[in-house]
Amino acid sequence: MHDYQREFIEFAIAENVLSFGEFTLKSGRVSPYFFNAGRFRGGRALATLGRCYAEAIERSGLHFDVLFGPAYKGIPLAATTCVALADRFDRDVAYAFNRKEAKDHGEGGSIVGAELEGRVLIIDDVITAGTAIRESMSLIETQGATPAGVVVALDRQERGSDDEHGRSAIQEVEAEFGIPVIPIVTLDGILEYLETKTSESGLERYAGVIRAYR
Ligand code: OMP
Repeated sequence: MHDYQREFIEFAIAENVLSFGEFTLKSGRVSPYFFNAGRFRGGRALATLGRCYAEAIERSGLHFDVLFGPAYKGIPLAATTCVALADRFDRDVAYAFNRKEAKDHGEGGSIVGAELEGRVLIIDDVITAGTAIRESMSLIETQGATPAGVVVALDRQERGSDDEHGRSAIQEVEAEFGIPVIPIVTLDGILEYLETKTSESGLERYAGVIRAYR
């Protein structure tokens, strides 16, 4: 595990973004943990978040022209990541986001920011079943651009819809669209982290339930 990944997990736990308990997911599954990116609220938290996304993007070596943050949660993620790419990696990348409802006055349209052209990297918080990501793919294609990849904070490594191939939902997205999905951390990474914790931290007890869920 890289330092930024460990730092990201520690920071997500400290900010209550990553929490343990019993949570019903969008898919209906009941999970012993939940990742709520909406809880990154302060300026420092957003700055750290952007830096972690930027680091994951840089390490992936992926080439892209525009960063696309789907409404609503993807919008601040795209903004803070662009700032971090400029500050940390000297890369001036443009970003765009969509409105959920197209505007029929003023500048009009549903895309705000950069034109969706060339290779587009989608930024999102979590992929569980891949429903939200499929919507972004079709939006990018409708604009005549090409999806280059997806960067997410967490790969939950959830089982995909097609059990026969034994693939995760993210592997299904990668195969269906022929693009990589780059996570800052995976569930395996979180498990690895929890397993290094001592009983004083109170965290190591979650490793067993999460492993069983995995
Ligand atoms: P899919 O559209 O099924 O891939 O689910 C992604 C969405 O699930 C996210 O955008 C969240 O709304 C929600 N989610 C989380 O934010 N964190 C989690 O740990 C799990 C989920 C989820 O419901 O699966």
